[in-house]
Amino acid sequence: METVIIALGSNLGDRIAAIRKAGEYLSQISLCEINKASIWESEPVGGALYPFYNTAASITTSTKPAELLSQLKLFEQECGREKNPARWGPRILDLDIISFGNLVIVEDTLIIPHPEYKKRLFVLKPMAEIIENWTDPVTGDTIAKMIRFAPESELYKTDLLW
Ligand code: PH2
Ligand code: MG
Ligand code: MG
Repeated sequence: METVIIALGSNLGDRIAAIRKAGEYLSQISLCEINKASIWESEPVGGALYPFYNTAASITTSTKPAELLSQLKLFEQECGREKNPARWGPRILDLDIISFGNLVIVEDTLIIPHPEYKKRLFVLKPMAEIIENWTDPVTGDTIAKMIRFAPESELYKTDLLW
C-alpha cells in the first residue's frame, strides 16, 4: 500500500462542482480516508488562459501506478474532459499524480515524481498543507525549500469546502 499525492485543477465550467466530484471519486478508490488540501484560486501558468481552482489530496492505494493513471484519465473523461485536449486548453478537471510513495518512474507515458511540480506553486502550496514533511525521492528537497525556489505566481487560499 502506498500513499499517492494527486494534484487537482479546474479552469472550465463549474470548477467547484468538478473538484467536489473528484473528491468523492478519490475517497471511493482510496483504501484509507483521504487528506484534502484547501482549494486555492490561482492565476493561469504557462499558456493557459483562465484562472484555476487548484488543490491536492493524498490517497492510499495498492493499484499499480500505470493502472491508477488510466483510472484517473477515465474519470477526467467521465467528467466531460475531451480525450485529446490542446496542451494549454481549459479543462473541466485535471488530475495529476505528483508522487507515488518513494517511487521514481521514468517512462514515456508516466514520470513520477511529476516532471513539472517543483516549478508550480499551485501544486506545492496545497501539498504543503497535507504532507508537510514529505521530501522529493530524487533530490531530497523539502516542500518548503521547493516553495522558496519556485517561480512566483499568484494564488490565494479560498474557504471553499470539498
Ligand atoms: N495546469 C496547467 C497549466 N497551467 N495553471 C494553474 N494556475 N493551475 C493549473 O492547474 C495549471 C496551470 C496544465 O495542466
Ligand atoms: Mg496538469
Ligand atoms: Mg494532467
